Amino acid sequence: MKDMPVAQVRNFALLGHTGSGKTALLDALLFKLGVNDRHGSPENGTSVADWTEEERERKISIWAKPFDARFTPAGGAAHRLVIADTPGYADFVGQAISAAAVADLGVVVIDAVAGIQVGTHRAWRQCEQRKLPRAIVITGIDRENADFDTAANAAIGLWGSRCIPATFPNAARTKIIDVLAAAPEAEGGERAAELRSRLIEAAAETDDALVEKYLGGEELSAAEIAKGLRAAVAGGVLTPMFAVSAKTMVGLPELLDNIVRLFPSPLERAVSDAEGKTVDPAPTAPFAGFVWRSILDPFVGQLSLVRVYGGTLRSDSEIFNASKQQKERVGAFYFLNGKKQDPAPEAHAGDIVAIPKLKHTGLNDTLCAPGSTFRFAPILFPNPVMTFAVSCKTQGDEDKLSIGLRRAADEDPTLRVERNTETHELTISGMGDVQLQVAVENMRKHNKVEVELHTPKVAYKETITARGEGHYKHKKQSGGRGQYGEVYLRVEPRAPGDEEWFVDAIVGGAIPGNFVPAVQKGVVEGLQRGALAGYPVINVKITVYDGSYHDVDSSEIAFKIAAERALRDGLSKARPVLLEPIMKLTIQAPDQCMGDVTGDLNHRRGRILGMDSQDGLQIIVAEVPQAEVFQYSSQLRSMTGGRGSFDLEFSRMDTVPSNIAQRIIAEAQKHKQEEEE
Ligand SMILES: Nc1nc2c(ncn2[C@@H]2O[C@H](COP(=O)(O)OP(=O)(O)O)[C@@H](O)[C@H]2O)c(=O)[nH]1
Ligand SMILES: [Mg+2]
Repeated sequence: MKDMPVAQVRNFALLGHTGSGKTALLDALLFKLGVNDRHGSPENGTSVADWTEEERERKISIWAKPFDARFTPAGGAAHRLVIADTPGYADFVGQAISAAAVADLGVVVIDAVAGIQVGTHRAWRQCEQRKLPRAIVITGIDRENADFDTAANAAIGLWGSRCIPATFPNAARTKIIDVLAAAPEAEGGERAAELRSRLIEAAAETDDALVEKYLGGEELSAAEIAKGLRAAVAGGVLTPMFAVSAKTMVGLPELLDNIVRLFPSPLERAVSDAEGKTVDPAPTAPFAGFVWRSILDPFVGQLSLVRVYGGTLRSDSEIFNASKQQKERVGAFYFLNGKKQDPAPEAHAGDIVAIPKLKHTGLNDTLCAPGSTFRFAPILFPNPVMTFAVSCKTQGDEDKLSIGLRRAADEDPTLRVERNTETHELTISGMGDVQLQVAVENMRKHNKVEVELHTPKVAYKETITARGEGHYKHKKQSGGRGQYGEVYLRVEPRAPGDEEWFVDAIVGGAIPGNFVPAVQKGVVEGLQRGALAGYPVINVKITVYDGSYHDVDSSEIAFKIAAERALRDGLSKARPVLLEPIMKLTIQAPDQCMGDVTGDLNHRRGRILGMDSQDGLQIIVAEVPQAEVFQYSSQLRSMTGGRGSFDLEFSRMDTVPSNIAQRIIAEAQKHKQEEEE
């Protein structure tokens, strides 16, 4: 594997709807290419790609995984194929995003029976956002109701005439016609000839000199066509489509020939760093790599999956982590093929290698030659949409729990683990319940800790809606040294943008200056304790304007108590209300489900802000209280048969309607009483 020229490397990721046949296609390719000596399948647990326990149990892909194979086309040179398989399931979208971020091309896989599905749209959008060149594989053409043309035409309808079949099945679906093969007309007739001329036209259009030649009726040379085709694909003006069956393997040889023919090599697709400077992909250039996944292997420990963009990575060498500004020592590193690790002496642009035991390196870090300083832009992940509070079943397992959670979040960038400083709960957030279940299961397996998930507490707040006067005289003067302090204050709603929340308006030393900090402290603590249900009070302004003191008995503690009680008095007169976090929800759902989705939003106290349509899906933007959407992900999925998805972000705090507020206040009081008893 050592001296594969970069021009002979093809790096691509398989993307698409869950169950469309990505992993089966990969298994078929690995078998065909001799990486695996039998034809594995995700269906019966023999897949080389879906090899983790959690994937085999569920029969779905969960992690993005790189593979490394060789292919030599008839009469051509050996090529290296670097292939990443990705999950299509919405919960694991972070993995697909990561793999797409480091691929040179996205292969969007479409099921020839089901056609274009939500996950197909999502995959397309991911490529679009990253300006990633694309190809389309329509797979499963062996199935009874498979229809290549319908699926291909749907793609053309959505994404335009840049989608051109480069292979297609004969009427009986027993044979695949390769439009760019030596004499496709013999098998494919006029259709093949027509598609071929369209492909060549697209190739010619990438270069002025070629267009001229082509329009002048001159034949383009094979080399000119090949170069033009790859430039067209790399530039996104050509999206070749292919027909295959992973089961019968029909179409695989034609697909492989065309991967070499049509997919750009790392030299043919410019990649830039965060500042827009192009990275030199040559093996002689300074080393440039990017960490797109970080794995905790139970045997090897920390593994950083690195996509090489330029230069040469050598084993037993020193590199520089430009993101962390730290030197790193690289010992051995590996090409991965599922769980198999093959030692790699060197790696070049296009390669993906696993480097064990880097000390300072994590996801999104740029690795480069010592002395280089550039960085790649980090991969951006969506906000989590589902949150649970976590605790361990067995007391005393708290340390194991936090280690397990940290490990889960390190491996999966769409998992977030937080300690909520307001509700004091440990929470885990992610993209959906399957993802969170997998994390919990792995904690049980690897960290031996049983975890419980509950609906988290809402971080309510309180505020006031009117002015209020507060007064308290704290006086204890029986025997010994007494306590004395009196405070008058005013509370009022604080306007947005007004920074001043505490005003000292005391005149004539009614409260001596040295006690004012104690007064302020009492106010701060009082605000934390709330006025209604014990939640922190926000957006208030407090003006302390009068009071009295005693020469001997006044003390800081006395003024602190007086201030806190005066505040409570003032707040209670200022019509306090409860506030709750309101989330902005952007939902995508198919037309037929709109009635159910909007009806359900009403039940959740949601307010629809707008609707739109995109790629044949309806988009609803709504505001919904956080208390109503902790588990929205599974509920939307069941309402839409898995076809809906959504984004969630914090929008603002808003008043809780009084009937619901009363319930929350009553619960808080009950809780307080219980604590006092
Ligand atoms: N008959 C047939 N079944 C297929 C083909 N490709 C995938 N499948 C089946 O479809 C199911 C989902 O495939 P899988 O590769 O796991 O989908 P993925 O989620 O896109 O990776 C599995 O049961 C496969 O065996 C194919 O070409 N022909
Ligand atoms: Mg899969």
